[in-house]
Amino acid sequence: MGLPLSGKSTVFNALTGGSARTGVFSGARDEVHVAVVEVPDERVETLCRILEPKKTTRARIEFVDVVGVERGAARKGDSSAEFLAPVRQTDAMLHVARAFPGESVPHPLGTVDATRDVGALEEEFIIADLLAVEKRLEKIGKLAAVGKKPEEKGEAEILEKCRKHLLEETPLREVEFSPEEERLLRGFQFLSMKPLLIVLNVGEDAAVADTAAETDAWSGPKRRAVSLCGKLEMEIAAASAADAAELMELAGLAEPASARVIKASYDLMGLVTFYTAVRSELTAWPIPIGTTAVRAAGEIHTDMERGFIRAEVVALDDLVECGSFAHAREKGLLRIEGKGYEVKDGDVLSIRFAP
Ligand SMILES: Nc1nc2c(ncn2[C@@H]2O[C@H](COP(=O)(O)OP(=O)(O)O)[C@@H](O)[C@H]2O)c(=O)[nH]1
Ligand SMILES: [Mg+2]
Repeated sequence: MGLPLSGKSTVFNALTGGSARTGVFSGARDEVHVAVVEVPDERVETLCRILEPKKTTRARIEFVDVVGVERGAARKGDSSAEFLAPVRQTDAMLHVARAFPGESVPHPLGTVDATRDVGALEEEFIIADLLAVEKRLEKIGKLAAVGKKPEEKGEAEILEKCRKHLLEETPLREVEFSPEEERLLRGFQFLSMKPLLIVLNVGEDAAVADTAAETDAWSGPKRRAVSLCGKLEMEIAAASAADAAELMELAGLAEPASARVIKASYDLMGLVTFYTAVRSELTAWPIPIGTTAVRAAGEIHTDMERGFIRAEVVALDDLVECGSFAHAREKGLLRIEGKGYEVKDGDVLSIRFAP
């Protein structure tokens, strides 16, 4: 997301290697771009060398490039709700804020000021959420008037709590909710509740070190920031491997921005990765930190969760050092774990289950 002409489509292309149209005349209202990219993961490459799987399935991340959010859009009510629909279904929001200078690209608010723009968009989300909360509260009120109770007990109280914070202009992602409250609120898909990754779209001349310090200041609860030069990164993503390497060296970049954005997204959403190697198929699975073995099995297949017996676990580093599952077993590094085991980042799992 972002204001019009902040570089959303440019960044989208940089992240996905896509070719969505960019520029002043590209902002057609109905243009939504979607692309799925594989998550770069060195550990997958390492495992491939040892296990030589026939098939490898990397984790994937889907990016959606929506139309620009105009200032005041949320106040317009239902029409904005509609164009925000593709955003509501996402796990996190990536806000492209323009930090690149230049007269050739007009700025919808007149001047380049990323701090103001991040605030402006946040305000739109807060207003959109507030409208949704009030609409629902009104409905609950009407139901109560005719003697009907809402299906969810305590819904009105939780929504009142949301309303109070939204009126104070606090995004819901900064509010503490109990797991029970979170469950109830999930269905509303509130925009200000989503984890937020701010992408400062800096100019070609911005020094990497400066912008790194800048982005640290943006981080907070469920909020991270990265800076990148969309225009340059889009060129890198579209270039041949050799040209990309040269462009990156010239700019002093160790890795393409897509890798940094994906890492920041994992961190933001609290995701770790475990691996399975079954019948010569290697798969990387992203899961939330603290996921139990039985829930992790459910990620693979619901039958595996239902019929879960145990997990055999080896840390990836141990497996690499031993060179094979057999050696890891001999050395006692292949552990048996039960349902409640918290899967760690880099665990290689085999699930035993009764179908
Ligand atoms: N100089 C410079 N121009 C950029 C950069 N990123 C985007 N632009 C330009 O800004 C204009 C708007 O970009 P676009 O991606 O279409 O913005 P959107 O409306 O947010 O999708 C285009 O002309 C881009 O070439 C950047 O990092 N540096
Ligand atoms: Mg665009």
